[in-house]
Amino acid sequence: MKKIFLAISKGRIMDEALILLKKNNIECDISPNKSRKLIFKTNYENLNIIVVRASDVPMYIESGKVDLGIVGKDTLLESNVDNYFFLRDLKIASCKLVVAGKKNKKLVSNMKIATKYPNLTQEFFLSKGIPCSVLKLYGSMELAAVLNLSDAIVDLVDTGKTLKENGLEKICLIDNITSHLIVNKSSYKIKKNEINKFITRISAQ
Ligand code: PRT
Ligand code: MG
Repeated sequence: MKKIFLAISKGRIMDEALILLKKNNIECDISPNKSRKLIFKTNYENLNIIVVRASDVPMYIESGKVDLGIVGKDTLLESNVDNYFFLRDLKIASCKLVVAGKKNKKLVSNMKIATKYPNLTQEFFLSKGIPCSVLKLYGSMELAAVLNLSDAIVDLVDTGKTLKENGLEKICLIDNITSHLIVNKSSYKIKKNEINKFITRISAQ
């Protein structure tokens, strides 16, 4: 049996992915939430779990250093990697990618948009035929709209609480987001049996 490596990002994707794995009787030898280790063995034959930053998952899969990854559709769309196959929509860590701003803001030409998704944002506004400028930020996007550093933001929304508590609202929906299971193209050729067996196992429920 060849070893297989699965990258998962710490945080909400890890929390929901561990629940999904546990439902199918797959568990790490030590809980990743209680350890500083970055690689974990599991009780499932040949499976090892690698802990990475969410936005780094595509790079690890692209390189082939890691076979499988669980990654948000937002992160996948923003990255320009293509050395992977999509395997399953795991329907975990679901949220919405939206344009948001202060009350009654509309989409207008030449808006300045703050976001951690510059590529996605440019593509979306281009598809609407609305020119915009993009300001790349790394966190707390809401603040940019509140302080008028930007006219609007492109960010993820789950409950809507963060927008509401900062006096912002959705202007329009860009996409529905869930986490996907992806595989490096050559890993899938070399380890097809192991990987298909794993997919069958986590799709059982
Ligand atoms: O935190 P770090 O910088 O290490 O990485 P990260 O921020 O990319 O990781 P993490 O764990 O925060 O998010 C990883 C992935 O989780 C994202 O790429 C999405 O696919 C998914 N996800 C699902 C979310 C949310 N829901 C979500 N609500 N990611 C972020 N949020 C944030 C959002 O950005 C906003 O600040 O939660 C806030 C809004 O939540 P509500 O409930 O107030 O609407
Ligand atoms: Mg975060």
